[in-house]
Amino acid sequence: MTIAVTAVSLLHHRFPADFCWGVATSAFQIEGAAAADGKGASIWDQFCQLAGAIKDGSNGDIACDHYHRLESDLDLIASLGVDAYRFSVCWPRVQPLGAGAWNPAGLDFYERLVDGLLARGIQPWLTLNHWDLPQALQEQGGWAARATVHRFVDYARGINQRLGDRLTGITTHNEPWVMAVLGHQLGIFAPGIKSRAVAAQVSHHLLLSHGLALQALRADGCKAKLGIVLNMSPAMPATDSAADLALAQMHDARDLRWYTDPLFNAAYPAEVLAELGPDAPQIEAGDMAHIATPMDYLGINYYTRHVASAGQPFDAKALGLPVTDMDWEIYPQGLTELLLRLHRSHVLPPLYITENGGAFKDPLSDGQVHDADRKDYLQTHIAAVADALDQGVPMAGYMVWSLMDNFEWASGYEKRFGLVHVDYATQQRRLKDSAHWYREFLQRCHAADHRARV
Ligand code: IFM
Repeated sequence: MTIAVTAVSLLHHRFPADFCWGVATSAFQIEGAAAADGKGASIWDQFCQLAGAIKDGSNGDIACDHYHRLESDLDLIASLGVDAYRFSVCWPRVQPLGAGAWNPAGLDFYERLVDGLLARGIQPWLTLNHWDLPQALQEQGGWAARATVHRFVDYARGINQRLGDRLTGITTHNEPWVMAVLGHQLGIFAPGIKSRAVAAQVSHHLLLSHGLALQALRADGCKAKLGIVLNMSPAMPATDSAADLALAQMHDARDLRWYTDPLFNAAYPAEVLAELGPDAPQIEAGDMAHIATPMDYLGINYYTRHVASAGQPFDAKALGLPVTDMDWEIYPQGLTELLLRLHRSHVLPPLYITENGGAFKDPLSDGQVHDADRKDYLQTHIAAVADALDQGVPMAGYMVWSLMDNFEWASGYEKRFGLVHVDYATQQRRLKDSAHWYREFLQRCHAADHRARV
């Protein structure tokens, strides 16, 4: 016990002075204002209308009403003492049809957001696509259509023209695997399509648009750091049987290497192309080289590992292992293992953990949330990042998912990931114990940095 407390209290000593600490959100999950000031519809506005699509029957119409509470939410972010805030732009808010005319009110909102962050000394990290594609583009084929790649590049250039000079980082896409597989293969996320072939084509177009956007932004003189964010749950075999090992390797190839191999080596894993057969994506000459355009950083979203079992499905909860309210196993050492393995396999740019956190029940009592489980989750995962740093992995930052409770996609508002509790009836924000802990931890990090400098 004493050892654990000491380790936690010394955790801040394990990070370099320029390590970037932040919190993250996305537009659809917090903004609300679904039809305000000329905003167009997104595929998530549309998807939420489908009966049964969202567990609690909710939608993003109001969410955390962040659009109307920008100034006080910026103060809230600043009160945590973070270095960086990762947010996304809602494409149909700034360009309602995904092509052609821009919406001045939407652009003004993000300008106030960026300037408000800078005025508070916080680095803006902007994500261009956190899943809310304009519905108008979906009606022309969405990400399955190659034309959307070019619409995205135009959109990226427009955002850069307006905001690029004040951004620290730009992420092209958040979690292409989720958009491709959950959105187009399993159909449980927007746009609700169920086709392996479409999903494969979508993943290729997302990666291609990433590479082309990087090239276009650099040609336009963009100085922000440019990269992509991948969700990664490293696959591990349930037992050392040959069947489990083979399955884990296949999961790794489908879910991780399908993205990292083209980004770093300009090729899809051969075994996945073979498995897809006629469902493999159409790839035009030059596409793979575009995808492998060098990045300034790679963002990694880590929540849990994937345990591959050829027999009974692995069920961490049933086995009595620690899980979050999403029933995701809490497995911090998987983060260190993942980072070391990436470091061994590739020449990496700086790595940022762009999302990490947990959903927990979070009962509110006397205006407080004593979320010891989230605090433990964050401490053990931050320690896992420190372990990777100690072993030479080029870690540059860590951002908590999420700043505040928000719309958790198909789970609606039932799952709470925030450092800050949101009362959806009143929109009151309250710092949970984990937020107080994170703030104190960052104060210690920054005080140690200050001492190191003087
Ligand atoms: O809420 C999501 C986020 O939008 C993307 N990464 C995972 C989070 C938790 O499910």
